[in-house]
Amino acid sequence: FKLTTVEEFEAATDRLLETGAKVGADSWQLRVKNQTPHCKFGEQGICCRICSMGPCRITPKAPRGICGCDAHGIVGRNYLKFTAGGAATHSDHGREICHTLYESAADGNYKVKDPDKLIRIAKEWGIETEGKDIYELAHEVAETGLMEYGKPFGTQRFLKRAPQTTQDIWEKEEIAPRAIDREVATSLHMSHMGCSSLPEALVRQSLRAGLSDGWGGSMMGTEFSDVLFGTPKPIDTEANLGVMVEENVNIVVHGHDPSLSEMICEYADDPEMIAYAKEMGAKGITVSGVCCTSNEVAMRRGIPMAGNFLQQENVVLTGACEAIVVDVQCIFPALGPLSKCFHTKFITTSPIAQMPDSEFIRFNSKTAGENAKAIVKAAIDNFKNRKPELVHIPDMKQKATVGYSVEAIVKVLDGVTNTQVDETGTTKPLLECITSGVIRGAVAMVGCNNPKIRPDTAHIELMKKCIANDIIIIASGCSAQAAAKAGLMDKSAKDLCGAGLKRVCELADIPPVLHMGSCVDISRMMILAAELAKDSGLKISQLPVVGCAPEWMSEKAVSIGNYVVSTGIDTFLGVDPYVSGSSEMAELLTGGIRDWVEAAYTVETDIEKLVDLMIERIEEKREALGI
Ligand code: NFS
Ligand code: SF4
Repeated sequence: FKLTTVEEFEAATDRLLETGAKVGADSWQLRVKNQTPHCKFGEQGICCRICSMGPCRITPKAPRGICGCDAHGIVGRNYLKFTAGGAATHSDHGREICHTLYESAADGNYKVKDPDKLIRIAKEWGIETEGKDIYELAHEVAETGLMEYGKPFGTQRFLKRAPQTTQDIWEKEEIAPRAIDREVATSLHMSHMGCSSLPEALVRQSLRAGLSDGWGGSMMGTEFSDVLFGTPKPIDTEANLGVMVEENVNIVVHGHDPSLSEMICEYADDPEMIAYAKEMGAKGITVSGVCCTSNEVAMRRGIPMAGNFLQQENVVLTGACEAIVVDVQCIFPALGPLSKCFHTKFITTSPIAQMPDSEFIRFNSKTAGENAKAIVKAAIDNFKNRKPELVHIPDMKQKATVGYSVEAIVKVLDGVTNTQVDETGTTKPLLECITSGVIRGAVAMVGCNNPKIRPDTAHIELMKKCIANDIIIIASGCSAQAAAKAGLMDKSAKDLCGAGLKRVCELADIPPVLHMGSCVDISRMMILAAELAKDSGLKISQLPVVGCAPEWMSEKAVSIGNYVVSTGIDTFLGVDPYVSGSSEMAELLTGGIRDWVEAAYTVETDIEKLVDLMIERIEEKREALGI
């Protein structure tokens, strides 16, 4: 067993970029050069353009904007707007899933695959389940979920899943999130010209908006996706560009909403479609994925992962991609012009993400079957248009076992301990591993790629060092895909672990890096932390668990960071969230908020140092517990 190295990833990319050069394609590698150096004001967060008296920039000679706002207020407002963008995006994804659940029907495009989970959530929300047809219940639960977005009174229903101590903190600090749309709207209101410029107030609302995402919109996105498409269980798959198959019609799904990708997978598997592909000269149909929608279908169907965020152009550069089908979020507008250099069809499907040089096939839950069929057919019809001289698929892939929902983790860890653990079906066996020191702690590795960090290196190097130190990794999003591409989700990666974690991997038959899903699935991590706290009687902030986003780039990632720290989990970032221009903001986020939520951020762009700081923090937490 051998990990694939970042050098090998890069060599494969270079080869693809040669094809790109031949056809005159642009790439992010070239655009980064044109954008460097970045604007210093923007980088430090001290540029304000929220009113037309500006834009105002803070310098030693001009310490205030025209309205008199100082650097702290400008950085704070920018940070809150950034968060609101992320919370809105994740939560709107959750809302779409609520609508899909509402549309589900026994004879419809979407069915309920996990009725037990639906019933569990209904009971949790106080919805009568007795004597109801499962679809009647689905409608009622979906509608109740949709109300969470705009209800005039009260806070998010899922907050009750947190330990009481955490709920008390949220209440006391006035950051318990109310209606999701309200938190987003209030954030935009507070950061409007002439509203808040007090860093404490802006950060508090950032935490609240983040919580409306993690314990609101994202959590509904995850839970209802499980209800509709099944709660993930361990399943084998493969990762990296080598999962594309030269002889087959290659359809790549990209984006976030499983309502689209699930349907594409369904129809690509249809015997009628496969027969049609053969008729058109292909051997079959291969669906693979990019970004989070890839994580969704990998976790539930074992669909292979072609790559993560900064590889999205690479799938087109193979010259073997008949269609790249996208829904929302993290889609490079570059795919439009790039696809024009090849035979690839760039198919957009959502009114929320419309782009030039794409073909728009509007997808909606009522007509999902027809839409998916049309898309798969368009890809097959395009097979004959390939330019054989441009086809090159890097021969590079790794095996991965994915699908570790909280339910799956609890199940696989049942019975791994030698000592007596009285209750199965809880997190107690995992706790037992942690308290005995067999596992030192856990890191939740999340987030994107960012050209500011050598892509994937931070994810992979951090994970390698953690597992060698007996720290288990739970991963999601593009971080999880980095791990899978390298081979860290192959069960054989246990050989890279310290003796304790290796033993756990053997007993439970798991890889040392557990794939927990997409970015909305970071809500699973929150639930796991909550369960660990409840089962141990500790506060979440006492657990030897930290969060880390070493290569993050999106507004969603800032929203995530805010809910993770607000849940009591220290969060380590490898890229600065544009706050270095304000000492007050930087101090609050890395220190001051600890007085409110018992956790804070660490920002460290030196990745070696970042991992050492995480390990140190985990050991500090252990010491404080006397374990
Ligand atoms: Ni998360 Fe997923 Fe990837 Fe980053 Fe984008 S795909 S929602 S934002 S880039 S991890
Ligand atoms: Fe300038 Fe104030 Fe307007 Fe911002 S709000 S652009 S700092 S005048």
